Amino acid sequence: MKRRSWAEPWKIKMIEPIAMSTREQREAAIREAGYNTFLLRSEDVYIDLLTDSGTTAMSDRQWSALMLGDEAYAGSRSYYKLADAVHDVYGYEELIPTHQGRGAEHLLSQILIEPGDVIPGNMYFTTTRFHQEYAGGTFVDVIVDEAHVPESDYPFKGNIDLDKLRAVVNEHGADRVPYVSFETNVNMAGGQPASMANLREVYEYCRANGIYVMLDATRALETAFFIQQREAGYEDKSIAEILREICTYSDGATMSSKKDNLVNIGGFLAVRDPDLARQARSLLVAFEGLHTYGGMSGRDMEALAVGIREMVATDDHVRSRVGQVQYLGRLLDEAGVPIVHPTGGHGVFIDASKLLDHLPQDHLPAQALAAAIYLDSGVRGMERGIVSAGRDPETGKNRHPKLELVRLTIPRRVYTQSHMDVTAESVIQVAEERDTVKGLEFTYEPEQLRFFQSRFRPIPD
Ligand code: P71
Repeated sequence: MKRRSWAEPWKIKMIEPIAMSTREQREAAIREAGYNTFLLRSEDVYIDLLTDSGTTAMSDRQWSALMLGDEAYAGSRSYYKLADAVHDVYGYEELIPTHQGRGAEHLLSQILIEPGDVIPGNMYFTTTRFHQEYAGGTFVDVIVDEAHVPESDYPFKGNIDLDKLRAVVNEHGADRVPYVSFETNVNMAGGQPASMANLREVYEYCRANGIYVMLDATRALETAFFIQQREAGYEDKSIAEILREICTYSDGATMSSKKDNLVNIGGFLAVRDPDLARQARSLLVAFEGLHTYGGMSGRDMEALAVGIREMVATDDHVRSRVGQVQYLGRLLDEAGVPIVHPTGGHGVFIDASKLLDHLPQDHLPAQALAAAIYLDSGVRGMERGIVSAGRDPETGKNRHPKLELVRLTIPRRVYTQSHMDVTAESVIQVAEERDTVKGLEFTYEPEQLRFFQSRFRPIPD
């Protein structure tokens, strides 16, 4: 029987209590955290929508698999199980396990980027761009213009604009462009997918020019679902088939397994070319660990191998996951809260510059909105705007991204529909009182990835 709703294909076997707090307690907590939701203690949070990264609830099968972990330093059985799962589900022959996604980004950037190189990519992700720049490269955004327009309902806002890509290659020469960094589901744009047609076209262009295509496959599963829903010719294909096809249009991928792959820690670099794999493995032993565990314990690799197979075992898993995100998006939309359209795969992104249009971007509207929502209800979201964008390494000036957003990210298999209702009520409440939300200014700003540890205070009247 075909199910009509997106209800979950699982039931709850174990629960974790969470505490409700008073407004007074939350006032003290957010002040102490310097108005940065990253610096709150999780005990002070009621519904934690900071991230979907590593916050998944594992299945009974994954928990059982932990007991089968082979903790051998070399040649762990769990590594071979993981390599088989990655090969079967993603199709890559060579697996380099890492402690999480940024470990894989580090290795990839170090083996492929020479100082002065240019790396085109669709929008940017913070850690990805950091590692590209750290290796001496320059990231250039080649995402379609629609990605920067929150109101646009374009179905594939994660697409690469081929004209922009060609222009970058023509300007710098193909030998200065080691690879295209293709995020299959663009986090910073609001969890927006690329289309299969675009993935194919980019790969063909790159192959003709001797440029690698490296996917960020972190949320490729969610993109497979959007392709099934939105792209002609894919409606009758399974999620597993679509995901495999996505990966055929690439030479390798970095992966943060803390998302799609349903585990709390882990990641990998996967490639086709044995020579690239050899180079990555020689760095791996210096930065992560031996090539048969990277940064993971044997039990982590076991749970990950099960998670990778579980995410594609039925189409219902991803359908209910994205269904829950869309449910929250719909509640906010119906109440007139400005959000990024269409609602993406992993969270709902509130347009803070529009909601708090009395604040200029230099008064950090998204940071201020995230703090205001926490204060109202204990719901924790994340700033994705000027603070996350950081400073231009050349000029030292603040970057001014077009998107100034608060992300409410939904962990997988963790919260219920009533948690989504409570979240929506809180955001709507803050939206009604928007005039009372004050801008923020920095009191402390770290040099790298500043959003994690910056501290702020309300700008005095
Ligand atoms: C997210 C995260 C975790 C995070 C990382 C940095 C700042 C804030 C939050 C991590 C990703 C990601 C993509 C597309 C690579 C990583 C790094 N996302 N690519 O969204 O979304 O993976 O965290 O395992 O190192 O909250 P890692």
